[in-house]
Amino acid sequence: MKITDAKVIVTSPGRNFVTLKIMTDECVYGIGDATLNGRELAVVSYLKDHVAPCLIGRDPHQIEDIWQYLYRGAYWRTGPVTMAAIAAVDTALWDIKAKAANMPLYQLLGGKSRAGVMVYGHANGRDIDETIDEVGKYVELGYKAIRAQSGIPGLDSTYGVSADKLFYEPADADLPSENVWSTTKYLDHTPRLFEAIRNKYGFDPHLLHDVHHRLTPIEAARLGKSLEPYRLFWMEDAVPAENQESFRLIRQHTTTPLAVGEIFNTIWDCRTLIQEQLIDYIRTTVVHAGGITHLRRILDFASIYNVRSGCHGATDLSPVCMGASLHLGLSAPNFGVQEYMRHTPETDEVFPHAYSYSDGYLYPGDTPGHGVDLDEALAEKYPYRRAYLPVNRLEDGAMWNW
Ligand code: EZ4
Ligand code: CO
Repeated sequence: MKITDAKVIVTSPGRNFVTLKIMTDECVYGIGDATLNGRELAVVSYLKDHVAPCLIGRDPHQIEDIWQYLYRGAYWRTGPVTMAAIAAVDTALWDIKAKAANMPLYQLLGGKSRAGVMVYGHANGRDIDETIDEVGKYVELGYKAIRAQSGIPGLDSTYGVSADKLFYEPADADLPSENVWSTTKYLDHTPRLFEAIRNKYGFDPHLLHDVHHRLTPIEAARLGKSLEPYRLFWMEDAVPAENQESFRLIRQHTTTPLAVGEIFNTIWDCRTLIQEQLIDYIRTTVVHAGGITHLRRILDFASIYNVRSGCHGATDLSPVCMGASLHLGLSAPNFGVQEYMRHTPETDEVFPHAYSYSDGYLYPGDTPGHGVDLDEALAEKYPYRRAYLPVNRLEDGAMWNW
């Protein structure tokens, strides 16, 4: 088999997605997600100008060799643009291999380790009462795990709180909108939120919370301790993780489980975190961590240190990424939980997919490949629109992490 073409498709059915479609001389094609929220066109250029020409004529079955060729061969390693481009190629090649074998992808990854993939949904509200109501809606939908975020008294807007309750979309403007942040207000408010949720719903649903990189290590330690009575499933992205050692301090102080990694690109970004067992869940995902080949390497490494997966699954990761992630989640022995932010009906229509939700779990389906396709004619109707994530400032105007 030979690769004959590699096409990059940009579409915006409500939000931007970049998709790579690899064609072969045997009528089998594969698709991979290459979306990097707010920096989409950089990956488009990387793929079109620098990767596609190197793929033509290669054997698509040589997945590992092509991965190494693109990673080592570029000389310039890692980074979100490079790794999203490599991920798209890798995902498309696994799709081709599984279609050629006439098997769902999870079979090629070793078969099922479980019946379905537990997912968590996003409950959020402007205040504690509204968030409690939203948690109730997810309980009714059968979710076993629910992330809870609430607006903070005295702050106009904060991460995780959306106007549309089912479809959270943080990339909300043509130029970055500005948020204001106060760690003091947040640290006082958040334990009250979880106390109220536990009072109402008891300890049955798993509860998760995303700090979104806003604290220092000692502040994260304090939050983790103050949340211990409410037994969270995890506290996510408590601090930025450029310094992996930061987690040593958090870990020494709290038994609240820790998750991090949605913006990591390689196994080296999480090496210390995993090897020193400083975290419980690794959130790297197919599209931003080099595809199935590299994410599987991370998960295998994590498995020997009792770290489980908790793959990122926000709306900016396309249904193609979700499909691939579900096959890996179904097969990985150390799967933990999968984030599931629902895509809009427009997005689902552009990306017909075999996966389905039922009673708290997602199932990848048994279609050969990863089970997600792209309707190119429909995709063309939704041209790219620039959209950026917000930025964050402290109350004195200084830039902070969003
Ligand atoms: O802000 O994917 O856990 N989920 C998240 C997401 C991220 C977006 C950024 O593009 O943190 O909502
Ligand atoms: Co997050």
